[in-house]
Amino acid sequence: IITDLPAVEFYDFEPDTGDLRSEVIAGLSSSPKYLPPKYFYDQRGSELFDQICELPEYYVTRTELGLLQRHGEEMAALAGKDAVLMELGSGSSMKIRTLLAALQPQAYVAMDISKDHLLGAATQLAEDFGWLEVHAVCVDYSQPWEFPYQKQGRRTAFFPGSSLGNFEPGAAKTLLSQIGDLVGRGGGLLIGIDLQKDVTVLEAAYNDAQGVTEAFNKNLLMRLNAELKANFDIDNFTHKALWNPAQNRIEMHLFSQIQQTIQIDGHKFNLAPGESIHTENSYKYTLKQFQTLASSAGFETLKVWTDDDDLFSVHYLQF
Ligand code: AVI
Repeated sequence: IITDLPAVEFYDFEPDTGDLRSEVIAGLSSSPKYLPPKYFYDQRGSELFDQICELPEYYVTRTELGLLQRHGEEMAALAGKDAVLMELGSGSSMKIRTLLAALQPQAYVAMDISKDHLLGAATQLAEDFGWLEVHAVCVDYSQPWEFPYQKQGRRTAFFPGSSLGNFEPGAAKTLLSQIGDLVGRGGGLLIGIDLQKDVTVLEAAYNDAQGVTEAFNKNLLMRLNAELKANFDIDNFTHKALWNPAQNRIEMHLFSQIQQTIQIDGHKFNLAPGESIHTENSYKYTLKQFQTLASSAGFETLKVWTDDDDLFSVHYLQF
């Protein structure tokens, strides 16, 4: 009997692989073809994403961490002690570690779509922070969700990493409104937002020299092979990320190198040489653009922190 495992309260919303099948078929039936980026994060994809965060070209993670370390006390003062702290897309729950001592929340709720990754990270956190009440919720937070958690007290959402950038502007506004409903009036949102900058810096961050982002992108196809019995041969695809200046976003693509036919569940999809499967958008904002978006979702900006090179921003918003 294992008696000394730290207690993590676990809620499983069982995000549906039925959604995966229908969303993949819809995406590959479209013109141009696309796949939803939320499906990057199976166990392997989550591991690859953690590696991306360590890459020299991927300034996002270390710059945000620097801001959390440098201004943590100020962030905590705005959030107030004893809040219920809820992280969307908690992944490895690494960044929150920087803030826990200052924030002193009454509980931490990790929310993520990748169940094994979520449970591993939450258990480790509970072990490392013995005083902290830890909850783990396996959920696709991009879908409307009802949260069963009854704990009273002020809520603060934590949404780091510029993950909001992976949502289309309309969906980003909807998600911010949902976060507003989650934290309630007077609740807070501490959110990391990547900023517009030199194209070469942006493109390098998504076309790293070691090919980790390429592996991350192609892992999506391997997942579809494993879970939907698709027949992608990943060697017939080329990873490429490009800045789209009209839309203010980095686009990730998998370009078909040859004429090929992909089969999934009785459906056939033809790909011409050079044809793309568009797998991700990563929108980059100006401070002003993001504040306008946040206020359209009912949030007021109380404070913004940026690094000296204006690469990245962290915002404290109040609903
Ligand atoms: C999770 N998200 C904010 C990352 C980004 O930068 O858009 C995902 C990513 N895709 C390629 N590299 C990193």
